[in-house]
Amino acid sequence: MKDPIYITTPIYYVNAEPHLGHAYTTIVADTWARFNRLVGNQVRFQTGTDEHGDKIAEAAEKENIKPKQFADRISGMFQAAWPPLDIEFDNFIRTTDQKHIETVQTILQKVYDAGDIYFAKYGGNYCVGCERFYTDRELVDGKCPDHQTVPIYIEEENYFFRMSKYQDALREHIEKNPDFIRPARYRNEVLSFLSEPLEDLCISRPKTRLEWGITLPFDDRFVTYVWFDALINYLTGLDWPDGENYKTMWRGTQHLIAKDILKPHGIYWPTMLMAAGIPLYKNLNVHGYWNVDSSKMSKSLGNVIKPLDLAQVYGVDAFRYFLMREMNYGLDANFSEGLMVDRYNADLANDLGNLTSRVLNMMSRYEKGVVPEAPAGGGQEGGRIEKLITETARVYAEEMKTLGFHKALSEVWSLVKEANRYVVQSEPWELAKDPANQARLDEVLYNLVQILGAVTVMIWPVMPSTSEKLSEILGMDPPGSGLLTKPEDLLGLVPQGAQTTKPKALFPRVDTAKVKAKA
Ligand code: ME8
Repeated sequence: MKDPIYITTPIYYVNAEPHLGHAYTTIVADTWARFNRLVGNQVRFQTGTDEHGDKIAEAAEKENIKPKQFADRISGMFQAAWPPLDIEFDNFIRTTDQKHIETVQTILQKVYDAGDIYFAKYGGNYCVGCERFYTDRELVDGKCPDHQTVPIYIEEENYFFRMSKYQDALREHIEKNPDFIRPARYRNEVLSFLSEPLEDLCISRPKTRLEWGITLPFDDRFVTYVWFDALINYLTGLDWPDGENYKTMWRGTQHLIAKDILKPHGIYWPTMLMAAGIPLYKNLNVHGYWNVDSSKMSKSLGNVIKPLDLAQVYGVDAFRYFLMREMNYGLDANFSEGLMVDRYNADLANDLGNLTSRVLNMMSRYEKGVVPEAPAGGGQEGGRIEKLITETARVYAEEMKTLGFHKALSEVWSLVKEANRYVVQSEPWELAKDPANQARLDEVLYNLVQILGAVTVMIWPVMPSTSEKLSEILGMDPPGSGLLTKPEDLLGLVPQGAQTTKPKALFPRVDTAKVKAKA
């Protein structure tokens, strides 16, 4: 059965270059997209850049160039950052695309015509960094809690979205659909916002103050507030309202974000959709924050991690593996090069790397590289190996479905470790000494090759290029769409008679002393 699944990342602001945090969400999206393809779902994956608003206008002004010219450059850097990390998106959206501008204007007009946008005078505390007004209650010691700066008092006439009107409907929807916002801690956070009266949302900026934005269709003295513009990207990307993609994919919408933008996605967006008469997205999947060496990543601390730098040193797959294995989706995690190297050596060089080189070297030595026949009736292991593989595949798929990447990988690594133990216990090198043991030797090597075949498929979403390399070495088909629709699909993937080859070290060990000395 093919379920549609539309996976989105936030569209990133073009006021900063791509860093570890952006890379993480985008790698999660890629991994999840690949997993969903593997289990036979129909997938569309979108990322992009958010290009309007005062932050961008200010950054461009500093360089004395036009905002669009500035946005083109940084958006280009985002577009160029992903393919080298083996991230394969189906669509890259920019909020300066003409199609997006038209979509935003259509929705604004629709909501305005329905009476949910009104004009009013408003005075309030405005934080330039956040591009929004703060209520007194939200300020901490009179300062913006994110920027620690005193907001400026601004009084002006603006357009407002009647967000408050949808407060009860949203609360009901969240209560009826406990998974709508997940994990539960973020759902609870949104419910707690909703337990207080919701204010209407100011959705315009006068052009006298900011010109860099989408003009309101019903009043050209104003541009659209950047969040009202940005969130709509998710619809533009599917050619709302008539596009085929919209018709098939929207109901399977899965937004991926970090906790920093929970409120716009958990409150503004669903209420906007309600006002526009559009069904709500399926799930909002919220992850935690990466800290670097236990501190917040920031330009001023000089600890901003550029994803490509690390991927170049350790390999793209090792980088992807580390991020997916180390963070428990939903919670914060800590990044340090030392931690990454430790995991690399333990899980990749040792567990997986050793298993691969041992098995394939033995295959070459004892079987001339040719995969022996399957042991009759499960052989001496009596189906234990098959059970091990299908049970791992079952738990793996269950975890991957609900973004439990770290658990899914730890499950696969239990299988890898078990296979390494099986090598030690069955001692193929001893069996090889006596030709009378050939059948048992064939059986052990057959089982080990099949375990590697199953591992090859399960690691594909996280480590596509290692997986493709492994499938070549094993002489099996490369992993791809629809290969894992049920756990049994992972049995006997390497056919009898397939020609295996001896690999070069997949993950050469990294000298930890050198990395520590560098730090
Ligand atoms: O908020 N750890 O864009 P943005 C984990 N344009 N993820 C992180 C991270 C960290 N330390 N830092 C950033 C915007 N991210 C808006 C979004 S969507 C309609 C508009 C990731 O460039 C994470 O996905 O500030 C976070 O939500 C996003 O980058 C914020 O990106």
